[in-house]
Amino acid sequence: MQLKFIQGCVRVKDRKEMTFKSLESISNDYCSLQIATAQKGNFSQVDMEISVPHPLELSSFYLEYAFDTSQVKGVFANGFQSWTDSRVFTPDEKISKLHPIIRPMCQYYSDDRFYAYSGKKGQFHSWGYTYFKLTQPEIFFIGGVNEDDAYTYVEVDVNRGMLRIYKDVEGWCIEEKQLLASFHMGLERELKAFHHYFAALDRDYPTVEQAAGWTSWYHYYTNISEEIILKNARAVKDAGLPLTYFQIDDGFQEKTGDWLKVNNKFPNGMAKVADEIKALGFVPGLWLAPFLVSKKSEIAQKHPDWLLKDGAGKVIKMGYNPMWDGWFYALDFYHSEVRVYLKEVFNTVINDWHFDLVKLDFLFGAAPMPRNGKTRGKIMAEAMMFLRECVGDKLILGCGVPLISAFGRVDYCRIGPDIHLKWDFAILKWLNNRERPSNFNAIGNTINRRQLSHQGFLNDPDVFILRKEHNKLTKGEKYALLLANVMFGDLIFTSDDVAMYDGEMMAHFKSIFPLQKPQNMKVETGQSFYRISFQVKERQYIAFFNLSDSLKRVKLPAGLYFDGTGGVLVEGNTMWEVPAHEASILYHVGLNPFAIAGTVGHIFPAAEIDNIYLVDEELRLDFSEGLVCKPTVYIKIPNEYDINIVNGSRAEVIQKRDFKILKWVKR
Ligand code: 9PG
Repeated sequence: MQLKFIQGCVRVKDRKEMTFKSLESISNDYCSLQIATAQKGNFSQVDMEISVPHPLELSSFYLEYAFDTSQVKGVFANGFQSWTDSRVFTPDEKISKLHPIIRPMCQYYSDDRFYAYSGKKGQFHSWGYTYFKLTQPEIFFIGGVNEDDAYTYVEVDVNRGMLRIYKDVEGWCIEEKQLLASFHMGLERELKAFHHYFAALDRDYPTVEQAAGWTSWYHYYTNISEEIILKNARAVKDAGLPLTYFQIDDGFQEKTGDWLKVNNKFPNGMAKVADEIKALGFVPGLWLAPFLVSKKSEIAQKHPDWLLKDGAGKVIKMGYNPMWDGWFYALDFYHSEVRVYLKEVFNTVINDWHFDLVKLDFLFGAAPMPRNGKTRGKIMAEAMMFLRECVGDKLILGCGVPLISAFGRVDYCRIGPDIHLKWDFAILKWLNNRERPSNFNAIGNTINRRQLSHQGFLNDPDVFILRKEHNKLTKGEKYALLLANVMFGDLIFTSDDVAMYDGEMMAHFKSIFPLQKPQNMKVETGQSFYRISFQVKERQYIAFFNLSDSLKRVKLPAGLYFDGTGGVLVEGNTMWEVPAHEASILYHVGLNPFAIAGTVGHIFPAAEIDNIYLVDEELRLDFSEGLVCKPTVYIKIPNEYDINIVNGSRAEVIQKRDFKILKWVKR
């Protein structure tokens, strides 16, 4: 695939637009553009500088290209922020606009207020970057590089074979010569394409590692207390689950915005809780929405001048949340007193209360519109830099944030919406709320934003749930959520009270340790069915995710497989069924005469075994460090061998075919 430049356009406030038909430097009486294109391997980078004789304010800018539609199988659309649905759309799909009846409550969560959705089939828009899935193995990638100056968004019309790369320049005051736009595009294998884009973005790489943890939100919501938090922390410790983080979510504060006024459910103060969490061996974390204040908060009441207002001087309602007694507003973080206040908040949370991780949420609230001559993207970037300055070298988990603005500025970042206690949130789905709590969207984002992790931050896919109480998810749905999080996520959290687990649930939880990173992942997508091949420690796996509402059948490749969910051997070249909303994982047993035929233990069957070898008449298995479950191991050995001792204890021959299967249980 190739792009053919058609035209570009700059619009300046109160002036006629200037269009140009070739990528050469041009000028008129109020501005001039210097355009440079450079080829870097398979990528080209287009850089455009703007200079002006007199200061002016930009209102729109784009470059338009034509492309050949015959090769296009799908278009990746990156949603506006963490929670927004993001996936590869097929040309017969569309992205629908938020329904007007919920606009007053949710408009600032999304791009609804400043992006005009067409809602038509084959028309997609993507924030920051996009790529085309093609009939060939390479993808065609387009990404914005100077995202700190202004957001990039790409608008694609697959039916017409046209695309426009926009900068969201609205409100940008230009006084001197500066970079206006920098785009990076080219045809490349997926991994390389992302790699080159991240190199062009040039943000700091995260220094944290994949880790597991607990958060209070998806079980207790705002009904938390010191007692509940510590009871859960002790239960996790007693169960021997190797979690790193223990994070207190929304609900400790008197009112949203009054972060330093702790409510009476934490009678001994927050430092006491953080210290206890530390004593139990976890890193304590605390949730805050630093830019938000609820209407009834003391901050909003006492400092109306700190609140963000629209052009007419009216306070902006950022959203509505019944758990925060209704409407909430945003703080203007450019206001010097707001900065002093937020610094004091973080200083207290970190130095007086001893939290080492902060989950910073609803961050989009910093930049609902351009102001002070700055674009939304620039304000968002400055907000993120300000937060990093406040938090210093403690850890940040970003949430509700445009992702590229968070790149290199947070350690972990939510890349999907909240999970829900049912598969989807039907009414909000019907109203086209793209940021709604939804397991369908959560798993979709977890898979489709996988390439971002370990670049500017580590991906947080939101929690998994295994418990029976207080949710309406089926066993299969819970497993799909767990498997997606473990395969693609780097912050593996739950909110379950593990003291209430039965043996099976505990085994599921323990099955994720040690956390293992799949390698050489190849993801094939249709609309809501995913087939993923990958390796863990050189063992081969296939996983299927069926996020659709009907059963899917797929043909397995040749070979012998072990079904991790059912714990049985499965012949290849047969039809495999994946029920609606479920996932399965198949371990490829391979042709080796002595091989692990499967395990019921680790979530990636057989990945808990580093080595298998024969010493005299005894089979030896080396297990991975950090294993907390006690797997049942199935071992394939040639029929002529009479071996039944494994790691010093007896194994049972359970199956004979043209080889034997031994069953052995780790003690
Ligand atoms: C705490 C939660 C959790 C969760 C976050 C975020 O009102 N609303 O529409 C709404 C949307 C999202 C939301 C909460 C409320 O979730 O993603 O993990 O921290 O805040 O309030």
